[in-house]
Amino acid sequence: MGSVSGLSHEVTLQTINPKVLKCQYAVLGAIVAQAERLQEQLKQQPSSLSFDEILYCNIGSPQALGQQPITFFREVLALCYHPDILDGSETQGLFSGDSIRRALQILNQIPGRAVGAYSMTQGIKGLRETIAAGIEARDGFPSNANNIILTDGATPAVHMMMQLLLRSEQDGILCPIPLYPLYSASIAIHGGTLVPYYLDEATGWSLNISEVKSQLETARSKGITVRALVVINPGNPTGQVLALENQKQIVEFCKIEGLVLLADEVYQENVYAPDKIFYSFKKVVRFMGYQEKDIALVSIHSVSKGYYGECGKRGGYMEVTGFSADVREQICKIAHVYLCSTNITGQILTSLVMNPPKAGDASYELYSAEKNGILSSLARRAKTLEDAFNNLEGMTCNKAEGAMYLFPRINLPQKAIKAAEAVHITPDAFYVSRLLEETGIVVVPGSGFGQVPGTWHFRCTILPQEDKIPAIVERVTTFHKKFMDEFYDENV
Ligand code: DCS
Repeated sequence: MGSVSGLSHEVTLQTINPKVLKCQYAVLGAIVAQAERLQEQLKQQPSSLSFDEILYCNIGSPQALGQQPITFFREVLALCYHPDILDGSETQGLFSGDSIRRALQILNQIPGRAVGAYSMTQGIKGLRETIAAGIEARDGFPSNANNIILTDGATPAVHMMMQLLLRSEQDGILCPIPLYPLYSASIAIHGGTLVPYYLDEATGWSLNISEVKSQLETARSKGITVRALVVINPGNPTGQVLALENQKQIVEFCKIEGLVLLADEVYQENVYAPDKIFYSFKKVVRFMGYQEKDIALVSIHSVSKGYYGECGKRGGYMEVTGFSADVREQICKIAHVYLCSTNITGQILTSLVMNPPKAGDASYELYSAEKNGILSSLARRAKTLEDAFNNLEGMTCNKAEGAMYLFPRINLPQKAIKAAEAVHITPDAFYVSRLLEETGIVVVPGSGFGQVPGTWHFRCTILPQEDKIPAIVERVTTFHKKFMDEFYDENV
């Protein structure tokens, strides 16, 4: 496209920000585009495919796959959004008494009782106080509402911290590999360097502190200033729940090395292994006797996961401790620039998640039945899928101790690897693409999360409803056998 001056105004891949080009997010990558094409084909010619629906096991979006929202949370939201019904007689019997009380309490905390107004950047003060009280109840250590910054889900919290910490490519962030790609994408977009530390698949994706230390030293020897260490607990995509002793080592390491500890704890309610307990890093730090001045810790949480799964509502918070008041002000300034950085629904939901009904409240029985029903079903689904993957030739799968994913390893035949090379995709993407084509099941290739070179994986959520799991197992098993037969290595 030319102009009078002869200069081109066309925006091309060569003229956009190269950091955007560098950034990748496999959870919604090529495989989803392929799924959408098949979805369209199903609509146009339903009998042209060997399956009748696409099952999106690529993304941790529980309600998209049929998980029901928690009644109490939705009642409170409904009442906050249409307060007229609070006073009317319709409310009698329609809403539980504690939903009505909670909605009133929340409305009174919102300036002007206006859910449609901009809110204070950091989030509504009364809601932050509720969240701080919830953290205190969870951990048994104090939490200060001034340290809480409400966010539209966990994602903006991660971006804000990267924006704050990364000054140039010489600044690095230690991240686990395999890694939920928000972190690699955010580091790329904010122009820093990802310093990888590998989780150990052979020991249930454990975090070995000597590996972290050695990667830190390697990065420093290359002139990288490592600013922070990211820990995702429970892990995504790896599903491990850290042991307390391991958490203490991580805290000690960050303290000695002067690193900010970025603790992503969005799956804190999703723990299935009976021998595992979730401890927040905030609790571990305080339990070890460290105070604000000793260590900088950012704990990130979200309404997207847990038993609530309200990811479309976009709510979450970060609790920022161990930063000086002037740095915290700068973090808030980043939030200011986004103007009313969090939507009000997300803020309300975050306060509800951190202060759900208690024993004795009218909603409590229903609330706990819904919560326990969801979590115990997720645990059963995780176990059935894990066993199914482990039963397949050339596949091994660690337990999902927590979170929402399984990350099996596939030992792919050389012939399949060559076939993938011939079409210029990674071998795991080749497997995943064939799986989708033949079964309608969408999973994400391991290369989107990082993996030890030469190993191949995929990530599959445990979110399809329980009655669908047997059919999924059958479809994957049939596909896998056929795939392995087709690509059988005769010479091995
Ligand atoms: N941190 C982790 C570890 C996550 O898994 C996710 C979302 C987020 C942060 C961001 O979530 P919200 O912004 O919604 O709070 N998980 C993605 C995933 O792996 N599949 O679906 C979304």
